[in-house]
Amino acid sequence: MAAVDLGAGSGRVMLAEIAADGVSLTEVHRFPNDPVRLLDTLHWDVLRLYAETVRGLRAALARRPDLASVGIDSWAVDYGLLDTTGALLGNPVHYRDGRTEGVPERVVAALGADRLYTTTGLQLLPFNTLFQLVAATGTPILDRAERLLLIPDLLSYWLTGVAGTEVTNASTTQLLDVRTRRWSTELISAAGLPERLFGPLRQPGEPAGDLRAEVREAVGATGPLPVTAVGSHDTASAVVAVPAEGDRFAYISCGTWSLVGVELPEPVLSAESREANFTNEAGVDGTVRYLRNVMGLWLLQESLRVWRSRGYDVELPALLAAAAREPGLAAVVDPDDPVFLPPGDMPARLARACAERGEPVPDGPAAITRCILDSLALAHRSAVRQAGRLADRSVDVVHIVGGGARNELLCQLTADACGLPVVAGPVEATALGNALVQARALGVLDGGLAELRGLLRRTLPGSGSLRTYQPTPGVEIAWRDAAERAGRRDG
Ligand code: ADP
Ligand code: LRH
Repeated sequence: MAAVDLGAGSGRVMLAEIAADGVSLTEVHRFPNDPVRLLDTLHWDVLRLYAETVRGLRAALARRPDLASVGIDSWAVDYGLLDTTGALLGNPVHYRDGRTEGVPERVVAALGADRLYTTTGLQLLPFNTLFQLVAATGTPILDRAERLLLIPDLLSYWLTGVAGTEVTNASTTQLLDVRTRRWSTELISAAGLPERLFGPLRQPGEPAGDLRAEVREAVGATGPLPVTAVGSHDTASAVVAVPAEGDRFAYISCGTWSLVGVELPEPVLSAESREANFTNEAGVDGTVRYLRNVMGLWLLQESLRVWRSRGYDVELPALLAAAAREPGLAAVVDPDDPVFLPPGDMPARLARACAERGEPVPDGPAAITRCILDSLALAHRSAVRQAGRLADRSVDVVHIVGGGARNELLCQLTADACGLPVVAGPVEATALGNALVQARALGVLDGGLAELRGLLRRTLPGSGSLRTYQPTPGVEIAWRDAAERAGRRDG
């Protein structure tokens, strides 16, 4: 299987070799995913993402000419619009673009926060597709659009010529009914959006078409090669590959964002849950991903970009080692403050946030990095505790998957902040979850998520890709005090 996984920071094509008794994963291609600002709008470089996907598939086929299937996942909410001929209208806009400013407030005032939540189960994030589309209302592109395809569906369409809409990612639009998992035509029309944009839904594991002849040639495939729908929302695929046993676990899918929550059989749609801004996204096999978006390692990524643009020689491993030597919990901010959402001078924003809160202002990359990681660990603590409480679920262990699992300091701080063991890894959970769903669809594996996770647990420890962090004894009071200082009153 080839798993194409497009994160907001980087994309990769992984070759997964899966059998009933083992899984191995090899990175065959990785590339940066750099946004492009054109005039006043921040865009994704979507043609580059397509070209790199093709290059990666070529590399996968060079190793395994018998490649059986391709699956694609990416970050959520963003989309391309097609005209009646299937041509892309405009270039997909980046969710960190400012065009939705003021739109959520308007939509909530018109439709009602309670109605939006009980219909869709989604947290209010300014970039939800609903708000992006309302912001685009009246533009020539939206007027001419026939079909909306979220990013993985758009790439899949370019590879196969078949347009489809995968349900886990569709759930992030805030236009899907959380109970029926169908488009909410009522909400679509109440928001003044054209119903024609929203096509039939497909489920993870369903076929998504075969590569077109010229694509086959470009990637070097000698025979038909199917694309299989996977949990095309990257977080849905990541949660599939959380190597947990039973249901008393929380997960943190930790990369550009920290997606912190629990897996549930049913959504939680209470007023308290809405006020806590918890989301109920559709998971693989009908599960609910009950979670909150924490701003995540974006804060560090963007700080690194700014430092490097100023000529500082900063490398991540050395910076993290220096941050580990800094005094802990010296200065904390709320990482979810919307001021941190757009690209920009993150070190200056962090310094300003500390000054405004009466915290000491961190000076220099090591102290700023420590401030970011302490603040993220506090936000992890708050979201894990709130998820457990709002969903009435006991949590004994926190799993960290994604690139953040390589950050030993963040994993230890999260264990300390939560007062729970943290199991870190796999780093490439998203690609693994993507590939496992393909393998099951092809009949190589069977069973539900518990069986897929069992296979991972049997396979991963031997490869050294799981590491457990125990909370440091005696630090509870320091974290409780810091949580109070940060204004997080969730115990
Ligand atoms: P996304 O899929 O959102 O692009 P990833 O899951 O690839 O994100 O995670 C990227 C993050 O992983 C980076 O922002 C970085 O902070 C962290 N990371 C990557 N490599 C390392 C490393 N060697 N040590 C510590 N952290 C790392
Ligand atoms: C993580 C992610 C997250 C979304 C965000 C837009 O990559 O998909 O789940 O909220 O990107």
